[in-house]
Amino acid sequence: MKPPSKRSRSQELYERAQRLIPGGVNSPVRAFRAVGAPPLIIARGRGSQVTDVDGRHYIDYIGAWGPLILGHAQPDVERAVVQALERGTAFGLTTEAEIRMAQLITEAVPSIEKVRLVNSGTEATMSAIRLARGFTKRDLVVKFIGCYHGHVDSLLVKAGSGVATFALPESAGIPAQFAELTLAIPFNQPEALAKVFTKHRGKIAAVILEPVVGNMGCVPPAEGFLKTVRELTERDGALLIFDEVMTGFRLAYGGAQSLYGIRPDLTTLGKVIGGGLPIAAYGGRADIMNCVAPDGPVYQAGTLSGNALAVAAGIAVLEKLGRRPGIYKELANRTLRLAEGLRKEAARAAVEVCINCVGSMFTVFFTRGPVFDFDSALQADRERFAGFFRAMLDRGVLFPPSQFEAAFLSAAHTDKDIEATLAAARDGFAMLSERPVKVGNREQGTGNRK
Ligand code: KE4
Repeated sequence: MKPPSKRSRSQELYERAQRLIPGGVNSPVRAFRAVGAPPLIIARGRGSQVTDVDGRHYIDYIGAWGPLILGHAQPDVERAVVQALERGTAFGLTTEAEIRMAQLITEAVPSIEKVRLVNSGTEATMSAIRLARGFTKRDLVVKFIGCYHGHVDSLLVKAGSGVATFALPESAGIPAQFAELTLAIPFNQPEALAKVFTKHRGKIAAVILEPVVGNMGCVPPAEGFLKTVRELTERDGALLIFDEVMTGFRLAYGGAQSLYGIRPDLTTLGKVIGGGLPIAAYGGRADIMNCVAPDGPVYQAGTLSGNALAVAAGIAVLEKLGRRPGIYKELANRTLRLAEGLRKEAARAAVEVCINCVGSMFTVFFTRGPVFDFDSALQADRERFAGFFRAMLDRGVLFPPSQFEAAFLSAAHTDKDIEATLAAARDGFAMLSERPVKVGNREQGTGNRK
């Protein structure tokens, strides 16, 4: 009889983690529940690769969910953090580096005249919503179905990312009174927004959106959509908040707003500005930001806001990106090449995919498409996605473990990584095309469909 296979170290550690941490993870999506595979436990990362505790290497397209535009353990970022560490970790008082960080952000993003550093994207969006309500003295907030802005009570309504991954319509624990103050409408439907403004004229504090959505998978704005959102908010006196936690310094040095030529009233940032350490920010028009304590009546605070180590990492990343403006074109071209290659491999196996990509963000949707909002993203075959994810993982390629997440390419991904990814995808798609295809509730025959 075959001896029971030795449990891997990942499995051992995950079992221990499950006894100590909800779901064995510190963020739900890491549990790999949506892809039917045991979660990885990571030992280290370098460049475009991560290595799990069993010594298996993967080309990594999660990139810590967006921060690692320069790749893992980037030497300049590492050096900056070590030098900062020698001066101490936190002081609870202002350091010169925080002022440098604020200068880099306000110089890169003209709509941000003043900025406040916080510790997570959730804190940034929560603060921006409170500020918008305090500034406008209005209560209602509009968001778009499938957009995710962190686990803020008032924004966990029809959200994307993990909320969509686990098909949680809302989260438990949010009083109905909170949810009633948030109006959720479909993304890329300007007429839906116009209707909401007509119905709630003068009562909407802010409209918040991901200008390029990452959290229903990658979904770009339709032509003219962002311009219409800007016009409708301006006309009604509501604030426009661009949640650029994912897209800020990822899609362009000035963020998605610089690509689409829209000037929001407030912007939230995160991920890239911390280079993998906990830091985020919210900022915008000085007349609005001057309402934040201690200058104004809107309170927001944080023990570790502007933390010395996180700011050191962030400054190293932003200065590097600022010195290499061409990096964004390079990343976008490499991502386009990867997407084109994946389309070819899927077509070769007669597997229907719709691949959306913007800059170095992309998603392989297992549906014919187009995917332009959450309803069309929901058409994707999640079982096929999970099968593809597992096939790629077995071949040393790590995609985000959810159909409703964006994948990220970094400056550390090489042409060799792209070739290896496409070779793995050839097998991955081929395996799917041999699998019976479920149409409705019936199983159809295997093999290529006509
Ligand atoms: P954090 O609180 O997780 O730092 O940021 C929340 C947030 C806000 N806004 C946008 C546009 C975001 O994408 C996020 C967080 N993104 C997810 C990935 N889709 C974080 C990964 C996770 O939840 O584990």
